[in-house]
Amino acid sequence: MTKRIFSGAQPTGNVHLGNYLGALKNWVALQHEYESFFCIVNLHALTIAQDPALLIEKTRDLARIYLAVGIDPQVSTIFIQSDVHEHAELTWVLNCVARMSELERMTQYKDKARKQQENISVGLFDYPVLMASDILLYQTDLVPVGDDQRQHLELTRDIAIRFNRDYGETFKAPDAFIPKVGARIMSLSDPAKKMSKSDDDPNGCVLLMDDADTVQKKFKRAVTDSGTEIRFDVSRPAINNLLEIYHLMTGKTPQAVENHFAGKGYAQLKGDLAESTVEFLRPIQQRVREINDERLDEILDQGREKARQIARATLERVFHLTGLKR
Ligand code: AQP
Repeated sequence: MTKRIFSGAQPTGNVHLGNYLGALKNWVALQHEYESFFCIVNLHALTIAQDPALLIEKTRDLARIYLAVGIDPQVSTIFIQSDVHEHAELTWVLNCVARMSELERMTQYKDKARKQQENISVGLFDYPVLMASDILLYQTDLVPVGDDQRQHLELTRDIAIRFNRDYGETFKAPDAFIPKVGARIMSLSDPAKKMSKSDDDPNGCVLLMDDADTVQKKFKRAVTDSGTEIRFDVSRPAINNLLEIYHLMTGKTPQAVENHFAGKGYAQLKGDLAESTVEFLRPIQQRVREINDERLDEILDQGREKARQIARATLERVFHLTGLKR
C-alpha cells in the first residue's frame, strides 16, 4: 500500500526561506512517492492573537503558496484544518492522554512563552497535542518537517503508542522526515537563531513574497563570520548558513559551490545569493498572482472532502474505543 505523508504550515503570513527549504520543498519532492496531505493549520495560528479578517486572507494566501511552489492538487490533498472538525475533536481526547509534564518539556512552548510573558494562551501550551491529532487522524507514515518540530514528533509517537496500549490498536506511530541539509535555516541577522517570521529583526528572514530590492537588501545586511574563506564549516555558522541556502537554491553540489566562491569575497557571496534567490522566487511569485479564486475554492473543497473521509473513520474508531459512542 502507498505510504502516507502529512504536514502543514501556519497561515500567519510571511512564509520564509526556512519554511520552504526545511519543509515545503520536501513536500513537493515527496508528493509523487507518497499519498500526501498538506494542511493549512489555521487552528494552530489562533494560538497567538490574529485579526479575523486577515486570518481568512492569509489562509487563502498560504494555499496559493502551496500551489505556487509546486504542490500538485492532482496528486496531493490540500485542505484547511478548521474545515475538518475532527482535528479539534480528536485533540480533546488526546488531551486526556497527553501529560502536563510532557507538554511542559516542549522547548518551542518554552521559547514562545518566554517571548510573550503575558497572556500566554492555553492553546499555545496545547499546540503539540493539536499537532499530534493532525498527524494521527490520517494514519500518517511520514511527516516532513524542519528540525524545530523534532520534539513535537516524538511526543506524537508517544501519544499514539500510549493510546494504542490503553484503548487498542488505532494509530500508526509516524516517523519524522527531517532533511539532512536545510532542516534549520538560520536567521541572517543572528546565525545562532533559526530563521523565523517572529524574529524581532525583519532583516533576518527572507520571505517568499519579498520583492527583488528587499531580498538584495536583506542578504547585503546579513552578518558574516571573521576570516575570509568561503567554505562549508559549521564552526563559522553565518557563512555556513549562507552557503547552505545557496546550495539549496541553486541545486549545485557543496563542492561546486565552494569552487564557485574560491578566492572571492563575502560581497560576491551575498550578491550571488541574492541574485539566485530573486531568480528562484520570481516564478513562484508570478504563479501566486495567477491562481484564480474559483479554482482555489474548488481545490480546497475537494481537499476538505477527501481529508474528512479519512479523519472521520479514525475518529469513529477513537470514539468507540473510548466509550464516547455506542
Ligand atoms: N528556520 C527554519 N529552517 C527550516 N525549517 C523551518 N521551519 C520553520 N522554520 C524553519 C519549518 O517550516 C514548517 C512550517 O512551519 P510553521 O508554519 O509551523 O511555522 P514555524 O515553525 O512556527 O515558523 P516560524 O517562522 O519559526 O514561526 P514563528 O516565528 O511563529 O515561530 C515546519 O515544518 C517547520 O519545521
